[in-house]
Amino acid sequence: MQKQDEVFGLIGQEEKRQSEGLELIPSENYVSEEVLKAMGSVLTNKYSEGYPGKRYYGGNENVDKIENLAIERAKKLFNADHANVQPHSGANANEAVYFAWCKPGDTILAMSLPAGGHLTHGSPVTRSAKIYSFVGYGVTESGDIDYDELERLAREKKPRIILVGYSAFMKLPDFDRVAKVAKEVSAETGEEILLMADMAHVAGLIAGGIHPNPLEHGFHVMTSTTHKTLRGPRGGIIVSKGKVGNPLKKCEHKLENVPTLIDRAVFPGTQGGPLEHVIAAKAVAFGEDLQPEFKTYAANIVKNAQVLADELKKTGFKLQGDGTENHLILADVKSSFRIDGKFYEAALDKVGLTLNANSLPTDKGAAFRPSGVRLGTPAMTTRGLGEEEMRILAGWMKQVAEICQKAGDEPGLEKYTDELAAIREGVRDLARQFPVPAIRPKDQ
Ligand code: DSN
Repeated sequence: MQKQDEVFGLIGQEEKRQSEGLELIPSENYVSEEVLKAMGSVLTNKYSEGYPGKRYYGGNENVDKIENLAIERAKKLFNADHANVQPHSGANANEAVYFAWCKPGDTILAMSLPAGGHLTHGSPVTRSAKIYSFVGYGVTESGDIDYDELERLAREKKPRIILVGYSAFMKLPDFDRVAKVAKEVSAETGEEILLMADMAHVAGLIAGGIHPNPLEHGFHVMTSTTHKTLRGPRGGIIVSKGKVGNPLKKCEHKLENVPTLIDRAVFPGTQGGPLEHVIAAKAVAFGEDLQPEFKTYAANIVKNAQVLADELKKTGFKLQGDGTENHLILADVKSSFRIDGKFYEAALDKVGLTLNANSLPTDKGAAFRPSGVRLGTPAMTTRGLGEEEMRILAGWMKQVAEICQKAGDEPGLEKYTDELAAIREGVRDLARQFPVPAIRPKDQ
């Protein structure tokens, strides 16, 4: 008998880790068995550069139908005129939009990384930041977008793109207010401004109808990943408003042509062959997202996050923005427990609770040991955990924070091995009651 590649043993270990732990990273989720099946299909064997009906290779009759299904479903989810489902990731989706609309040196106004923005929104370590000139706006003390600063910078810097998007922000953005600013600046300069929303974190909440849809509030383009709240495979999408033209032909650089400019920017602008097995899995996930149950799921994500936030506050955690209006919570463990986020993250890993250390807007510079942790409820809600379990989670989080406080540092946790092991057992027990969807019970 042929020996099985050791990779499969490691995948088995990962299934065990996912099954026996609780996932609190707000950007992670669990896909359905159908999504997993589409991803692991023979579509990975196929080259399909181009777009449905306009490919550079033969044999794409099935692929075309699959990609069209993904496109039509994405358009329906977000009330868009156009969808490009080919971006390999959210980062690629963002780069393609910049490339579609800007020339090197053009200005893009986006939320700064310390305020809660994303690396691809202008962090100096990225390729985009070397090509375009990013200007960052921040957040207010109450954790909302500093709209006054955004407006001032828009008038002063006259950006080609105004971007609303984030990976650590807990409020509902006021898209109308930003659209009004763009309109006014545009009227002054005579130059069209592209309004772009990177909704990677909350796209599922938009699809579920409980978060405003930027495309219904004057925005032209929305990018997203497909694996967070949308519960699809790892990947990206771009949806937009405008006329849909032939992506193989040049078009005028106008807002009304944004869909065509985007298609050209994705392929051949920034990517090669699309990952059709992933696009098939996106189509399956979007089909699931269009079902009525998905609305309930989206509402439960926010309900769980708000219960968890309230419980954490009761047990002594100080939260950025004092709570949440979406799926995400940013807890200041430095001022609550005098510990840093990285130490706390490592201690929680030991008990099977996974989240990530995160800078707070008040952290200065690049923080290797940031003051906060970021957590969220999309994955837990997929597994079926509810309000009662959120209370249990908050209790464990408090216990681990207190252990960290007493231990002082990671080696100091040794003394608390028994306490941590008892919490680990509780987490494992709870996790077993809520199986991971695509891992069949016999595998768990
Ligand atoms: N890495 C993602 C997140 O966790 O927010 C964003 O790309």
